[in-house]
Amino acid sequence: MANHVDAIVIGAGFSGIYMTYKLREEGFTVKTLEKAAGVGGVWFLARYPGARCDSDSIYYNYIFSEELYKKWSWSSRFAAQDEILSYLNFVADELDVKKEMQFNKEVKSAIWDEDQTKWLVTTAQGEVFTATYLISGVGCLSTSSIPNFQGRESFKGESYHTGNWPHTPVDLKGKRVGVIGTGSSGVQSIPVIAEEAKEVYVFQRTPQYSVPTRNRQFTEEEIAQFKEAFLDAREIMLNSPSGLPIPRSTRSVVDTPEEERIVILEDAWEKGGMILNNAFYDIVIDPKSNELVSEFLRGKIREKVKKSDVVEHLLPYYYYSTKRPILDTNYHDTYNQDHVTLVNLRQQPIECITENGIQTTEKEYPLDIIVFATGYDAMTGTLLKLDIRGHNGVSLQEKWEKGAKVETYLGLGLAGFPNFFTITGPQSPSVLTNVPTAIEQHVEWISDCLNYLREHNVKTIEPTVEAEIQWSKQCTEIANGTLFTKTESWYTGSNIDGKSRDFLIYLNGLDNYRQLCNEVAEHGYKGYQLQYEEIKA
Ligand code: NA7
Repeated sequence: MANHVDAIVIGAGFSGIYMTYKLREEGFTVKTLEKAAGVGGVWFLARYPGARCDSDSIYYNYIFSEELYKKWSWSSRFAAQDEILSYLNFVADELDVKKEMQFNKEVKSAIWDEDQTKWLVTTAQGEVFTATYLISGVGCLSTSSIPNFQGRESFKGESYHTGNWPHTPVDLKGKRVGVIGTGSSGVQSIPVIAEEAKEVYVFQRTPQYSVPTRNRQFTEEEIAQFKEAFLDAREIMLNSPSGLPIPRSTRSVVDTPEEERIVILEDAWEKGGMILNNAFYDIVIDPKSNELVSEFLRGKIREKVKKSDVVEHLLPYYYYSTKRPILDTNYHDTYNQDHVTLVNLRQQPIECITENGIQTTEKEYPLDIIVFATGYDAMTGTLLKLDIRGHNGVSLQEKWEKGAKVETYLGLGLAGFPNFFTITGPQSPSVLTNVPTAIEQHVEWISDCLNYLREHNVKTIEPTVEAEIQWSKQCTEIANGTLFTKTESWYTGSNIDGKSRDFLIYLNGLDNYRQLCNEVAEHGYKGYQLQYEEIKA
């Protein structure tokens, strides 16, 4: 059949690029369908001012190939969106995978054909493809969310979501810009927007902790050193909880004497990046430990913000790091500028959007541009947008939305959905690690699995319901032993109206997760049911 392949991969971001390459190299036929016009996934879309990675760039890349690693040189410590997009194009060209990819092809539905044991995949453009295996590389932060503000359509100015920023430059010069949201995207974009705009109004619901990015250009000597140290760094990354070359910390905040603790925190603050977040093991476990770090960070905000009537509104009181930790460049300092106004939505909630701007319960803020930095329908949002149907035509929506809760096995597979795999799926550790390292683990596990199926004449594979329940229970129990579940965030689904509250991330680290996945494979795919081909005599 002309349009039949062994595997269809959905998405051409970090996941899709490597999955496509890996399967092709293993001798499978593969087609990758991407709704955007090019590779990059979320890095193709999230082009907002100041968009930057918050993992150190030298680790925010593929590490499966030393040769590939050494061919690319990052310009700075934390790469900006355009450089990451260039990197992903470089990799896709080096691996020559674009020929397996079709762009501007939005997958609309994927239906399991029981009789023919294959997936029927239909695009928005009306094409139908079939595949033995379906692999999702759609990402876990790829469906942007704009809350249902009344009157949004009536706004006469321009409006953009940070996660879906136009490819043509947005002219901010001389404009009155309102930014709703102070997560990573808001915190990264607000200082850059303030450099150009005439007036900036930040509509803040929850103040944020933030640690300096301390971005800087690399020297040639440094780049040479990184490349020299690659193999050693990779070894640690593959065995660390975060996928970064940072071993598991054994230090408790509360048990570290105050003087020593302050030295560690100040040192981490000066070095910037995710060092502080990884300096102790119990920041998100012990409320007392958390408060010590939180208060340290509140102290930094008090030092930075000079306006006494503004600073009190910028002090966060949720458990630090239970929302995604934020790195910034001059975020809090931006509020010292006279053309930047903080609007505290806890005191004056947004009533509606008018044709002129944003109306809070206190006043109307006239604006030329509204930036929605309001985040994503994370973990499940993009998967649920696709009409994926497994056995008996049962859809993922029915399985997850109408069921009591979202359940997966290892974040890699779903009971009732044969030959379907999810890269960075819900209940995997990916989004709380260095994502490319987590993606490599998933891709390699899936590829090994497909090889096993081929070698053992297995027709279909899918998790058992018991394995799925067990895994989901384990993820929930681990999360309940932390402070993460005590905070409203996209981690818990609370940022989306009507979404069920689940903590959909495996929190015991990429190192433990890797081991568990290996054990599953070593035991003949324990927790899965396998249906074998009938061997003709
Ligand atoms: P986030 O981290 O989900 O931040 C969204 C922000 O938008 C956050 O400050 C929210 O406040 C705010 N928000 C959401 N809904 C509303 C409403 N209805 N009214 C006012 N404010 C609202 O998304 P980002 O894009 O910044 O970051 C997502 C991830 O992408 C990030 O972690 C990186 O991994 C990359 P809240 O805190 O909920 O009160």
